[in-house]
This record gives sequence, structure tokens and C-alpha cells, in this order.
Amino acid sequence: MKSKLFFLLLAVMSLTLIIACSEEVEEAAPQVEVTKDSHDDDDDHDHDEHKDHSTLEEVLERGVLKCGVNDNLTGFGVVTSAGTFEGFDIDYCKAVAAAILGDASKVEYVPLTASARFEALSSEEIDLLIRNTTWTASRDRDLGNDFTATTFYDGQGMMVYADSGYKTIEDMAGATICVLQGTTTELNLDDRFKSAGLDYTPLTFETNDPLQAAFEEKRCDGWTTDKSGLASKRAEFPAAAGGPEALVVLAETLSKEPLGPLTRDNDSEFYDVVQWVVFGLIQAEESGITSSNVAAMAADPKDPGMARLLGVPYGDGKVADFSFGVDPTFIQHAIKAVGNYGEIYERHLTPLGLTRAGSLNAMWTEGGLIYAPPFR
Ligand SMILES: N[C@@H](CCC(=O)N[C@@H](CS)C(=O)NCC(=O)O)C(=O)O
Repeated sequence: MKSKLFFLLLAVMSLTLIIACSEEVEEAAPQVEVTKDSHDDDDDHDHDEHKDHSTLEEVLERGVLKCGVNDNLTGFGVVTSAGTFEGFDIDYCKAVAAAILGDASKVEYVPLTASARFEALSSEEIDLLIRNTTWTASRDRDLGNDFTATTFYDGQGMMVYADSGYKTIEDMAGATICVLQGTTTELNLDDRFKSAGLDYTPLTFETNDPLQAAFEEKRCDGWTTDKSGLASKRAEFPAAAGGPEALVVLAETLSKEPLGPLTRDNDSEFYDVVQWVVFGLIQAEESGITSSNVAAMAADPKDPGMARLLGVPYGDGKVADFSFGVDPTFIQHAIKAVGNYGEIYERHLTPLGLTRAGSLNAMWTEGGLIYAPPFR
């Protein structure tokens, strides 16, 4: 126990040092969690807390899904001028609400910054986090999260002014780079420059708006984040600052950024529903089921697999029961609400210029990674 106390003290001291000396907020956060988990007495308690109640039951009782989202990233999660949320991630919140509650409007959106998002999930402020979040080993291990299947395969990029002359990262020795705190971006940036022996100065921000202001004032030479985020910010770059044409995204992809939803650890009923909604919308695309034909397909499924996916009998058979604690027609509700994977992509990401064909986000049948295990 004494040695536990020593390590606890050591962890608190190093955390203080990290916060005081650097801006690597994300590295600091897992240490807090690890310290918590290293208490002998609390160890089981922490896990039991999440085992004891099911988020699925809570959502069903509450009648509303609390979804942690981005409110400042066109394409993924943004608030419109009418005050409504929209985007690729937002549609997944809607799909889960439709699957569990039969109504895609029963979502309470909780906007979160990159550095606040994990705490919001573990403290149960939200049920589900869908905020362009990258699946990494340490986030899975230390933060009490479980990642479902990836909904968008991304990678980190670097955006610079077209007239800067920068063509590669190697050209950027000595540059100042704008980056968001609490992101994988911040850590990958450091890996990339350090391993190439390149000096750089990170200029870190809690949110995008002040970051963009700094970039427009040319206080930084490069802006790095997920390539999807760069496409989104470039498309909206104000004419007064030169518009999209003033910017280029370098060809290099610095990292793998598989983005997708997260639930809490040890919450498997809820996790399963979210996971199979993600897969269900992929399978719907593969099976040719869309928001407009789903009712007709449910009335007359083309094959037993389609009947299982939509939770309806095939011929004289019975309805397959996947025992997810929700209505067997849950995927049908999700498809009705937001359409299949391809429809969601088309609606939110194609307009940003994120071409799907030939990318990792193409269907597996077309050489991509978008694949659902069998519904049986
Ligand atoms: N996928 C990365 C980066 C996520 C991230 O926060 N990206 C930025 C830029 S794409 C963002 O969402 N900014 C919106 C904001 O913070 O206002 C991660 O999980 O750490």
C-alpha cells in the first residue's frame, strides 16, 4: 500500500510538471486515470460502477440519448444558423436514437472540445461520444472507453498557404504549427518532426476558432489536423483571408486516424446496439437498402439475410432475435432516419470534396475498408 501511495504521489507530481512545462494535455489525462485505477480498493469498484447499470436501460427510461459531439466542424458536427445540429457524426447519434427509441429526434446534443470529450463520457455527462475521435491503444486502455467499428478512416494532414513554397514536411524545418490540444494530432506532429530531426514550434489551442484566427494572422506557418478536418476548414476559409484557393494540403498523410463512436467500458448491452447500428448501416448499403426503399424491403425482403437485418420474417419463418435489448426492427428505424452508410457519406462528406471512390472509406466490395460482419 505504501508503494501505491508513493506511485500515486509520483504520478500527481509528474502530472503537475507536465501541465506546467508542456502543453501535451492528452498525455496528462491518461496518467490521472491510471492512477485512479491503481488503487487496490477502488479497482473493482470502478468497474462495478459501470457494470451495475446499463446505459441502454437508462436511455430507454430517460427517453433521450445524450450524444457528445462537435459543434464546429462542418461535415462531421456543426450547428446550423437555425440552431440545429448536422453532420456525419450527428447522423450516427440520430441513428442510435432511432434504433433504441424509435425516434431520431430524441437526442440531446452535448458540444464538447477535444480535450473535454473523454471526461464527459467517463463522468456520464453523455451516453455516447461521436466527435471525430481517433481510436488509439492508450485511449482504449486508459480512459475507460470502448470504441465501436470505425465509421470514417482518416489520416493527419498539414495545410499551408499556397504561396508559402512548402511542398513537404521536410521543407518546414523551424516552422510554427497551429494544433489543437488534447488530440492525437498534437502527438503525431511531435513524432513526425522529432523523428525527422526537424525543429518546430507548436502553437496550441483549446478550440478551432482562435486557432484559425492565429493562422489567418500568419502566426503559424502550418495548420495540422485530420485531413477531413482540413478539407472542412479549407472549404470554409473566408474570402477576406484569400478563400480556399489560398491554401493547399500537403500530399503526405502523417498518421492513421480511424474515427468512430465510443461508449463506456463494461457497458456491453449499449455497446452492442451502437456497434450493430454502425454495421447495420454498412450492410444496408451493401444490400441496396436506402431510406426511401426500406419500408418496401421490410414488407418483402429479398433474401433471409435482408429479413434478419430488418427484423422481419422471411416467408413463413420467424423473426430472428438478436437479443440486443431493443426492438428487432432497430436497424430499420435507423435506416429510415438517416439512410445507409453511403447516403450519410454522400450528404455530409462528398460536399467537402472528400471523394469516396478509391479511398479507404469505399465499400469492401470496391476495394475499401467499409465492411460489416454477417447478421446471423
Ligand atoms: N481525430 C483527432 C482530432 C480531433 C479534433 O478535435 N479535430 C479538430 C479539427 S478536425 C476539431 O474537431 N476541431 C473542432 C473544434 O475543436 O472546434 C482526435 O481524436 O484527437
